[in-house]
Amino acid sequence: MKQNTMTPAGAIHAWNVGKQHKMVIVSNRLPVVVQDKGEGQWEVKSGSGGLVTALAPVLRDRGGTWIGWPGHVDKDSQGVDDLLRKHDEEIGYSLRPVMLDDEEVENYYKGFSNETLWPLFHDLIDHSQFKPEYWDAYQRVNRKFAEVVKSNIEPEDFIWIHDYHLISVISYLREMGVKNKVGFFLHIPFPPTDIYSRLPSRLEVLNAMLAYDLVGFQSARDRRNFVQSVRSLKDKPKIKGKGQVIGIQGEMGKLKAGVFPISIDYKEFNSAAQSAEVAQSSSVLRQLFPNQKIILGVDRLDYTKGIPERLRSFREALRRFPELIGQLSMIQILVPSRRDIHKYEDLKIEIERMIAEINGEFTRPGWLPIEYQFRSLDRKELLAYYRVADIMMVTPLKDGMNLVAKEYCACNIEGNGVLILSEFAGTAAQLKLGAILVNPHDTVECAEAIFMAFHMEEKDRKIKMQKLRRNVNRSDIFDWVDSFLKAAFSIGLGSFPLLADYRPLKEGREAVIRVESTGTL
Ligand code: GDG
Repeated sequence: MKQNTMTPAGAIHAWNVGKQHKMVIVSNRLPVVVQDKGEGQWEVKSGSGGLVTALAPVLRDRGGTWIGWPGHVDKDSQGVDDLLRKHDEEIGYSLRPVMLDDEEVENYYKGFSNETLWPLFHDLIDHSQFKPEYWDAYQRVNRKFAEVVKSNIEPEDFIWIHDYHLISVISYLREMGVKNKVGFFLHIPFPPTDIYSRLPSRLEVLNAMLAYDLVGFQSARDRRNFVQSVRSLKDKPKIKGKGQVIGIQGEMGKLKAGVFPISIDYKEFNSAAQSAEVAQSSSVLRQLFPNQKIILGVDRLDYTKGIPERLRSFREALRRFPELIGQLSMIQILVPSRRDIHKYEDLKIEIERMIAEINGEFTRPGWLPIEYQFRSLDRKELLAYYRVADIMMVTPLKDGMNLVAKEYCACNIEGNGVLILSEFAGTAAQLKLGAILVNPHDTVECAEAIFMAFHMEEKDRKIKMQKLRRNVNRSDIFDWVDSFLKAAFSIGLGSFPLLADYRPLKEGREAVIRVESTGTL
């Protein structure tokens, strides 16, 4: 069994005093991937993402458990459970699997999660499929998750459930008599009421959200939308307060709803981008684009990321401002995602057709307008691209947060890059002062933003990038965990040391599970 985690020898122990409250994290995917190597051989690979990096120390120190789907279909849940148990000691906390069969993956994961809620919560009603069998499977799988949670908790444990796949878990936990306080964080946006109300199971989903003790949103926009739906769909709810955390009292009890913008491990990105290997790769990349500026896009293949709209804007910029021809090259990295949902395949075809058309129209000897790659980059490559990009275009049609924008800033070591950012990304609320904000549907505005970024004086670029880097540094992923936990303490969800209080973590930060790639859980 191969394992690529690095557990810091003796790094984290000071917390292990009075282990009365364990942290139980529940997400659709476990932070490891279990892969069948054939002939009865299995491999457990650790993953993945800033969330794991931030939560691993808390889980290790308090004695925690992470519950989720290991990402493959297998009837032998005992086998996977045994395999993961062997892993517990190495990783420092327990991993408990929820096994899904083919039908559940089809109807719960691809279906209700990714073909109903995902598009609807991103305001894309036309992409949403409302099929009764999707909702049935969502309920069944959420119940299954609740059963696994119930069999892995003690009365005082703090349960923290993540994201849109698992909203209903609370309903089943309560039905099963679980009295623990339970928090929930929605990583994607919450839509405006007129969009949300199209969901046939809108009341069941809303009631489930209201049954949590604490619900976290990425931005004030999302919480405002949620509160409006509560006002419009529920009978006379009492809503109190207006700060970071507000109270909602309804027939389901008392809920706190907070705004907790997720972030990245800034210091880690910043220092990894300065490593010799990344510096070397970025200087090789730079030499491949002599006397040209580079404009970069890095996105999962997803219709929410606004990739065709971005390509349209780039084409418009080349048409309106011909001086950019030969001077500005776009690199578009498209990371494969949800390939078995046919809308994603259609989107890939559309993107590739547009790139071919733009390249056909504008390519000149020795200069290609768009370099396109359809693959997942390894982390160092990704950082080299961030580091070399003169301009980064992050233009989703809607996004809960968008970590790529923050990662670009953290990796912009020279401090002179320009971020063009969609006003509909959650990130915009925090980065509006240093970024050029655009409406991704406005082709002309985006084309002008590209032109403005291309010509921006170095002094202005530096001032803006400094603001961006300061901002991302000031509230990193560890602050995000702390702010959620602080809100949790304030309503009696047990007591946990904050990461900020935990001195050894400063060194431990480098030593927690390393990030390979991330994305939606
Ligand atoms: C959801 C919400 C919210 C991308 N390409 C590669 C790669 N990545 C990594 C990036 C970044 C992550 O994937 C993408 O995160 P985003 O936040 O941009 O977007 P979603 O996947 O849609 O995430 C989003 C997020 O949850 C967290 O709450 O911000 O709004 O939709 O970390 O670095 N990583 C590697 N190679 C790639 O090619 N290694």
